[in-house]
This record gives sequence, C-alpha cells and structure tokens, in this order.
Amino acid sequence: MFHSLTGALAACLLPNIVSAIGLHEAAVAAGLEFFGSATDNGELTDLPYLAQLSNTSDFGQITPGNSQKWDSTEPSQGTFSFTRGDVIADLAEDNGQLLRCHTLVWHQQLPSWVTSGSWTSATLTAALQNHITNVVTHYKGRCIHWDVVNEALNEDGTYRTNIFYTTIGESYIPIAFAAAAAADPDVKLYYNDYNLEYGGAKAAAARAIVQLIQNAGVKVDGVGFQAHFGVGTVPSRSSLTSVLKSFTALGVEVAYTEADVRIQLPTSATTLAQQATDFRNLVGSCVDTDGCVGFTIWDWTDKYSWVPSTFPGYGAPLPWDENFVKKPAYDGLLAGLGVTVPSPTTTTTATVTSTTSTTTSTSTGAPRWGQCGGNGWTGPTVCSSPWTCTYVNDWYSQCL
Ligand code: 9MR
Repeated sequence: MFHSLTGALAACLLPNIVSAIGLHEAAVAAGLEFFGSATDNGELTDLPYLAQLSNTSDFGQITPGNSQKWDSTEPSQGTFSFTRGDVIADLAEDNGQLLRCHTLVWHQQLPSWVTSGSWTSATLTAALQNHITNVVTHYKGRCIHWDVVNEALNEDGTYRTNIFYTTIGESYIPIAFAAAAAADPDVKLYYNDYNLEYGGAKAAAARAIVQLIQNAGVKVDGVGFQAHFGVGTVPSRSSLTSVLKSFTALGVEVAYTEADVRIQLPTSATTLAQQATDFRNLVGSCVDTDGCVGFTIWDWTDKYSWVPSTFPGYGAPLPWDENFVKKPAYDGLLAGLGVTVPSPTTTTTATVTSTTSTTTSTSTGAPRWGQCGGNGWTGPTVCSSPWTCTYVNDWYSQCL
C-alpha cells in the first residue's frame, strides 16, 4: 500500500538499496506510517537500551508498555497520576517519535478499588467515563492512537466476563469509545486484542464490536492486532492479509500493535530462521493491506520481553537479543518491508552424521550479524564482505 507518491517511488527503488536502512525508514518507504516499539519506564536507565529505542531510523513510534494503564493512572478513585506515562510521552516528543497510547479499559492491571468495588451499572459507568475523560484529556494532542478497549473477548468470540461486562453489559464498549472521543476528537480510537490474526470466531466477534460501536453512532477508527505468537504458528502472508482486509472493509484502519514471536529455549538456527519468516509474513501482510498503518513490536530486545516470566521455558521473541545484537528476525522484517537484504558471501556448510556435526566456513571473515570482537573474544576479528566489524558494546562487536 502506498500513502503517497514519494512512498511509492521509494518502494520501487528499494530492491536496489543494500545500504543500512532502518525498520521505520523501510516501513515509511513501503507506505506505512510507522514502525515502532513498546518500552517501559524501568528500562530507560539502561543507556545503551535508551540509545537504540531513540534510533528513529528503526523506531518512529513508541508505546508505553505499562505506565498508562489504570493501576498507574488512577490508583485510587479520583486521584490521577501521570508521572510515569509522561516520561514516555516526553521521550517520544524529544525524539520526534509518534506515541501510541495504551490502554484505557482492560481487565488486567486494574486497581482494587475497581475490581472490588460494589458497583451498580450507573456508578461503574460514571467511574469508567471519569477515568477515560481524565486520562485522554491529559494526553490530548500527544497520542496518535488510544487503545480504548483491550482484550474484551474470549477465544470463542464470547465476551470476557470482566467487571465492566458483568456490571454494565456490552454497552461499556461504546460508552468507553464515546468518552474518549469527547475528550480528544482528534486521536484515533482503537479496539485492541490478540489472536485475531487467525480469523475465525474471535476475529468475527471483534468485527462485531466495531459494528456495535458504529451502530451506536460512536467513533471507532481502528483495530489493533497484538500479534503475540509462538514461532511457526504465524499464518501465511496472504491469509493474514485477508483477515486484515476483513476489518478494513468495515471502514476502520488496522495496525500490528504488540508483535513478538516466542521460541522454546534454547534457540537454534532453525527456530531463529523460522522467527525471521514469521516476522516477514506479519509485516508483509501490513504492507499488502490498504489501511494497515503501522507495526509495533512489544519492546525491541529480548532483554526486556514479558515472555520469559509468562511462558516458562520460552523467550527470545524479539528482533534483537539480550545483548542488543540483531537476530535474523531483523532482516526478516526488512525483507517483509520490501528491502532486498544481501546474503553474506560466506557460505557455511554443515555435515551431520549420526554421531558428529561439523561446520566449515569457506571464508575467513565472520558472517553478517556474527561476533567479531569484544572482551574475551577469541574468534574472528574481520567480517566477510561487505560487512564491517562494528563496536556494539565492550563485550560485543558485530559484523554489520
Ligand atoms: O508488557 C506488559 C507487562 O510488563 C505486564 O506485566 C503485563 C501485565 O499483564 O502486561 C504486558 O503487556 C500486555 C499488554 O498491555 C496487552 N496485551 C498483552 C501484553 C503482554 O501481556
């Protein structure tokens, strides 16, 4: 999809570009509005982390992973706290990055005064409206999107029985969107959920939510596809595209909002290659869909992923590893965005017998992404053509 002639021209030229082009730059050239990353307040004291998060050739957009949620913004009723969310909003502004705002109504990370209150439909509606009005007003003009309602559905397409649904009924959803629209008429309002990418009952129910809001005469602008996957479970690019188009047919835009592809540890060359394919298909389906506006990964380095603590034995779901070294997934994303990624000149052959495994390299230099230096490193210190050994940190130099 191309939003502008400039984007179309740049995309036509892309196959010939082999120089370093970042993910956001490639996304814009392919017609998307942004490529971005989630982040969180505690991570920002890690200065090498902060430097890469602020690298606008890769990230033109950021999302606060936690600090705009209800427990953070209204920990006790009527008392609002925006300090942590503002840190992320200010960072985006300082860096010239877009801000996706996340999230207003969710069944998790609710303060106990919400989950344990004794509510009537009227009192909870008033509390919901007051929360949304205050938070959206505070961030008015700073967010491109708000995830207004998050994860309202079960896998079978029925409504999740959260406090809002059980007390108010499904009308809590259009009520929430109406309150957000009133507080900031310009921000785009999203419904956001996971496992919509497969189509089926949950996606059908999400389309019904869009129509529920539209039929109430209330503004809804987009649907966020979280895209939390296990490696090898991502649908094909064409089937992802069909699902995205089933939503844009309703007159809303779509975006991938929280993408990651977890791997059972330890990783192997095979699983890392599959992860690259999975990311390529995901972002490629966005490129193939008019109305798919952006792609956000749920943080950029495995060091700060939510996955290992939630899925024991799994991890490594992001395009950079824990040492901030790019993985094959990074090239997979570039490829999905239409960039021709050159193969390194080194050819590696593996001979595997029933008892032994031998790997021989036909070049003396380390391959692309390979290590080529760092404290204690005893391996190759030159890279195969055309890569350059580049300092990443004191413990790691990499062929880039
Ligand atoms: O990344 C978030 C993690 O730090 C929190 O502990 C977790 C709490 O449930 O929420 C994570 O973010 C979630 C996001 O807000 C909504 N979709 C699922 C994400 C991963 O759980």
